[in-house]
Parts: sequence; structure tokens; C-alpha cells
Amino acid sequence: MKFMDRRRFLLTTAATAATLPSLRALAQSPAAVAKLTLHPDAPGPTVPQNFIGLSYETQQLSDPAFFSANNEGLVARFRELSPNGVLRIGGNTSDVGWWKPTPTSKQPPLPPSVVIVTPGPDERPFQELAYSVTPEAVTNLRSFLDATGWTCLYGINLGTSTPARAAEEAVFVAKTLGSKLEYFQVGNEPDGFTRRFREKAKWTADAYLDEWLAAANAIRARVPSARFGLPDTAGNPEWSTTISTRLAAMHEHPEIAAISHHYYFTGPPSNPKANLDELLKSNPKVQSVAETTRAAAARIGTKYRMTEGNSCYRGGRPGMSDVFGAALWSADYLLTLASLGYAGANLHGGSGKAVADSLGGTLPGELLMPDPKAPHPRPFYTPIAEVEGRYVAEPVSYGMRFAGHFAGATFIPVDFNSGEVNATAFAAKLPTGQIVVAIINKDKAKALHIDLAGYSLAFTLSAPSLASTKVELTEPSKFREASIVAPASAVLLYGSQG
Ligand code: BDP
Repeated sequence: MKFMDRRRFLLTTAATAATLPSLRALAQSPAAVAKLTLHPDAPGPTVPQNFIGLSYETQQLSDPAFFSANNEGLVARFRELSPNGVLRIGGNTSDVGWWKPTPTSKQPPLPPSVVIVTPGPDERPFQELAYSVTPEAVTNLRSFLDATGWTCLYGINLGTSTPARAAEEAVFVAKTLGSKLEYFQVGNEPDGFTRRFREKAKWTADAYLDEWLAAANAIRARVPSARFGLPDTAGNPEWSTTISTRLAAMHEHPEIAAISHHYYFTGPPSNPKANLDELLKSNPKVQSVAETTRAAAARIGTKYRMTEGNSCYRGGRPGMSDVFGAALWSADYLLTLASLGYAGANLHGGSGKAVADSLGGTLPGELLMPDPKAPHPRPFYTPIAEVEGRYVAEPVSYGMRFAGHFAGATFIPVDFNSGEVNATAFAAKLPTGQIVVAIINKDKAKALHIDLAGYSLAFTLSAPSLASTKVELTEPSKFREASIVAPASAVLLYGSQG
């Protein structure tokens, strides 16, 4: 046999196999035998058309020219990423901004609910980082959403505001964004409020829900159509268990559009585990957080969403978050979330200043740069960077575009064993009936040989190396079958059967 000396991968379909072409993959290593099986008779979730999303700090709104149809470079990058994505506006800065309805409005005092906590050694006090959001910024945001085709999750201050003020802002936002507003998010990472403005001994999921209900009820009293996502947790996804259990027992409550959580793979940048090898390993936490979140959503009959995340918290790590390895990571992570039934996922980024301010004023990853003053995409994990006046598609955004090809498709569960090669595979049926298969080879050394009869190569995601900042997502000029997935690369294949 031709491939006797190689490890053999067989990709077959279970049960109704006749409806799908069979596909064989072969790896170079001489050791084990592996097999990929599609299960078309047990379809998985359908990926929403607007699955792909970005997350930005609310502080970006302090410059009304940023999210504006006139900011053409940013509009172009958003459109390239997705014709109909979801922009989530929130982050740590959403809990320190204040609504300034008129040019003469004054910054309101901190409400009694706030207990000022001493910041960390390199952090400025949150009071010094307060900023205002004006009607002009929200009006321009609407023009930006119209120009990009995107919709919005709008974050409102819970940490340092009052229900009445939240409602006042929500009235203007709902009226101005109209159908472009998916829902409100009141409070960002409330499980971390004790680091800035709540007393540790008293702050629990229940205490949060009490405050949240006061704000959300004030909003819906003035915006009856308002919908909400919650709890947008950082490290405590299990808060959604307490919250959904209480909501399920209530006679009625504000309409919940999604149970949400955040997820950063690692951090801070100085953590020795913040490296490409770790980032590209399979991560069981993704599954366990999904299970907790899915159960919470099911309890109240709603969707679930990963509203903010990226490779490394506290702004990302240079050499990890801003290189091709992060593109393979984002492709794999987003397809994993989609296959787990998430309604969408928003990767965090934006301008260096907004994210630095979200962290108390600095980006710790800068300390790891050879020259912290050099022009460089900041924050390090951002999907779209502003470098010397131009908006640039960063490596992580290429993985997002790769995953975006599954929009509208219905997952076909797979069993995939790539043996010693660190690779993942996903399959789905597009609305056209065509099968799409993604194979992501995260292995920096080993190639995955494939032999996919009846499948043609549609896209290749590649770069000179995992650490490269130059990424390519290419389409072959003519029909061809693929025989290899090179080390550190990914391919999308389409079945020829409709
Ligand atoms: C999250 C915050 C966001 C930060 C990000 C980070 O919501 O504002 O920018 O982490 O640490 O916790 O990079």
C-alpha cells in the first residue's frame, strides 16, 4: 500500500454515510492510527449569521469621532471582518463613565453604593479615569453601525451610577440605535467589583442581582422594549447559576436576551504560562464554562454568549497575542464556541489608551517590548489596531474571518483523533447543503497529510511561522483537492456534493 509507512487517518461518516463523501487524512508520524467520523444524523447547533463580534471599551465613546461613519478606515476593517457582526461596548471603563445629556451637565457625585477600594500599585484610582458619554457619541455610533452593517450590545454603568441615571442614558440609546441595539449590558465583570468599588464581605452574586434588578427595572420602566444580557462575569461563571435560579423563580423579570461571560485564556502578560505553546493546547475549561453557562441559559429559556475575551488579560502579551499563533487560536476558539451552541463571541480590543485606562492607566505588556516607545499595535490582543494613523487587521482577526465562514451553517458532530499532531477539526452543513470542513493544525512541527476525495480547498490560513505578524487567508485560484495541512496552518474545505 502506498501509505503503509505512515500513520493513517480515516475520515468517514457514521450512520447515513452514503449522503457524504468519505475523506481520508494521513499524518506523517509512523505511530498510531486515527480516524475522523462525521455524524450527519445528529446535527449540532446552527451558527447565527452574526456570530462574529468585537468588544470595545465604553471609553471609546469619549471620542465621538471614533465610532462614526466618517471614520472610514475603521468602518472598512469592520466590514472586512463580517458584513453583519455584533459590536459589544463595555469593559472595565463602562463602570466609570457618566452620561452627559447636555453640554452643561456636570459630573454627578458617586452614589452611596460605592466603597472606594485602594487600587493596585501601578493603577490610577478609578475616579481619575472617569469620562463622559454624550448624545453626539451615541448618534455617531448609530451612523457607524449603519455604515458597517453591525449591531450593538450597549454597556451601561452599574458600578458607579444609579438606576435613574442608567435609565436616562438608556432612553437616548434605545431611541437613537433603534433596531441596531441588540440589548443592554448593565455592569461589566461584577464579580470583580471588589477590586474597585464594592466591599468584599458584602458583595455576592445575590447582592449584584439586587442592584442589577433595580437598574434594569428602572430602564424598562422608561424603555418597555429593553432587553438585557447578564452577568458578564470574569472569573466566576458560576454566578450565572445563582442568578438564573433566582430569575427562574420570579413571577416576572426584565427580558433576558443572553447569559453572558468573559474568557481570557491566560494572563497577566508576565505569567510564564502566557506563551504560544500553552495557548495552542486544548483547554478543558472552555467546555466546563460552556456547560455552566448553557445550563443557566436553559433555566430561563434564553441564549448564551461570550461577550468579551482574548488570549491574555491585562491587554495581551507581545509576541503571543499579536502574532499568527493567536490567529490559529481564535479560529479554533470561535469554532469551538459555535459548536457548543453559543449565540456569538466578542473578542476584545480597541485603542491602546482605552484598554490601558480599563487597567488603571498602563498596558503591562509594554514592559516586555524591547522598545516600549516603538510604534506597535496596542493593546497587544486587539483584532483591529491603529498604528501610525491607519487601522490594521491584526493576526487574531484572520482567525475570526476564517471561523466566520461557518456563519449560517449547522454543525455536524465529528470524532477526530489526529494522533500526535495537535490539530482540531469541525464540520458543518451550509444553508446551501454544501459541507464545510475546517482543519486547524496547531502543531508547529508536524504536518497533517489528508486525502479528501470530493472536497476542494476553499481557504488556507497561513504565515511564515507561529510568531509571524504577517498572516494570509488565501483562496486557491482554481479547484484543487488538498493533500496536506502544513504545520501551523489551517484549511477550509468544501464538499462538492450539494
Ligand atoms: C477585562 C476587562 C477589560 C480589560 C481586559 C484585560 O473587562 O476592560 O481590558 O479584561 O484585562 O477584565 O485586558
